[in-house]
Amino acid sequence: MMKLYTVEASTNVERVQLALAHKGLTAEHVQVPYNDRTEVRRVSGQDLVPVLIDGDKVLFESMDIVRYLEERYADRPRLYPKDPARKAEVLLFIDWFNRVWKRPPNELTGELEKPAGQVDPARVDRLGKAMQGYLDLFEQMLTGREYLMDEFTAADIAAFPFLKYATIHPADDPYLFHKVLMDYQKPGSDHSNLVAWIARVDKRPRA
Ligand SMILES: N[C@@H](CCC(=O)N[C@@H](CS)C(=O)NCC(=O)O)C(=O)O
Repeated sequence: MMKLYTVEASTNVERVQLALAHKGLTAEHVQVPYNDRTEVRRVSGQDLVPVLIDGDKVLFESMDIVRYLEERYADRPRLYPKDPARKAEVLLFIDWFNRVWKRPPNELTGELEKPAGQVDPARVDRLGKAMQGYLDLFEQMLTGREYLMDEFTAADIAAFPFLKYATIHPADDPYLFHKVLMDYQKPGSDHSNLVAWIARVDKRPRA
């Protein structure tokens, strides 16, 4: 059986859980303490989760794991469109999400981690507005369709765990990055497609 190394309330782990379940696969979970990565380092040579062990394969980087699952378990329900042009669009979206969308919340978290007197309120405001502004883009992407790329794909898997924090989050979540997600991307009455998508994807199984 596959082994999935996790920490509590992990966005990147949830990506892999959604992908495994869509493929009808299961994995034994090994939850490690957030502040002790000894076991993760021992098995994978680096500290971040998710780590997936499948036979003699040791994988990390959440969306690389999702691509591995697609290729290794190709006979099961697809995570990327069959058509190469549509597949490229999904890959582009994921790359944009990981490298462009993620910058404002990462930078905002870094800013808010500074000692109180050193936080730059103008920068906080600018980054917060950038995050809030992206909600309009997701709202438009969901016009007339149920998922970001028509059918459920790795694009939804990449974005959902981060966008859901707007409306779905543990009551006692201790992580500043998650608080930034909660505070700066609140869907309003003009984001009904996005709110419906969050609820729709949240109903999907995790493994
Ligand atoms: N790019 C990596 C990021 C993984 C990542 O940041 N994982 C978080 C949990 S969601 C973690 O292990 N953080 C620990 C740390 O930053 O020290 C991926 O997509 O898997």
